[in-house]
Amino acid sequence: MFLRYLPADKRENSIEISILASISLPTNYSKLAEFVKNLKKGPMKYPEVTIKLPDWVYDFPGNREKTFTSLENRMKFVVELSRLNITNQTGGPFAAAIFEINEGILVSLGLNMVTSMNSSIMHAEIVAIAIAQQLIGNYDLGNDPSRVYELHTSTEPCAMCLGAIPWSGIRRVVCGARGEDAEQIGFDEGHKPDKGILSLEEQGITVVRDLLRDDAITVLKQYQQSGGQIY
Ligand code: AZG
Ligand code: ZN
Repeated sequence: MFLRYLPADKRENSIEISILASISLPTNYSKLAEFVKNLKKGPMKYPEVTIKLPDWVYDFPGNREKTFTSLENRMKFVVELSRLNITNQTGGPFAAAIFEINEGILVSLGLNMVTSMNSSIMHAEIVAIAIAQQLIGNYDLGNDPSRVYELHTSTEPCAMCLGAIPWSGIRRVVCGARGEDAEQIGFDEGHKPDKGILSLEEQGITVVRDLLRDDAITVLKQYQQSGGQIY
């Protein structure tokens, strides 16, 4: 019944997916075609989604430093990661990292991998939070009062990440560029609460803004000038 939505030349080649409400798709949707073939064989098998940081992260000398004593050093590390993410063409101009707040122990890092993973949710902050939670073995990074964690992000969190942060157990968020700096080069940062990032303060999360903002903006502009994909 859905064949009429396909161009005539694709109809012969189409596959009927009866389980998925009789949607027909051209066979050149190779991954989907494989998926559909398997549906007919047995129970539904969805692809696994694995978050894997790009290989260059492990060669990056800054990543061997385990302790970052000042907030500025922590942010310098994060802005450098955002720059490397664009020069290595592994994603957008955004990076994040999670540190133990007192000693500055690096716990995890995240990169924007939206285009490389074909996933709209792979923002740097989400990746850093997901990795930290696996490392710590708890979905709540605020679970142990003797170990408090902070998130550094090269650009203020978008609406999605702002929503995710309170559930992560992060106690402090430190930002480089502002959301409007990302919007200036065309990124859609979503509909944030009226108070923007400061809304986190109402939920007991300390916010530090504009740390090395100019350096972070330089990376955003470098990405724009390189013709990188904007979304
Ligand atoms: C983004 N903003 C931030 N802060 N981080 C990301 O990974 C983003 N992707 N798109 N906008
Ligand atoms: Zn985000």
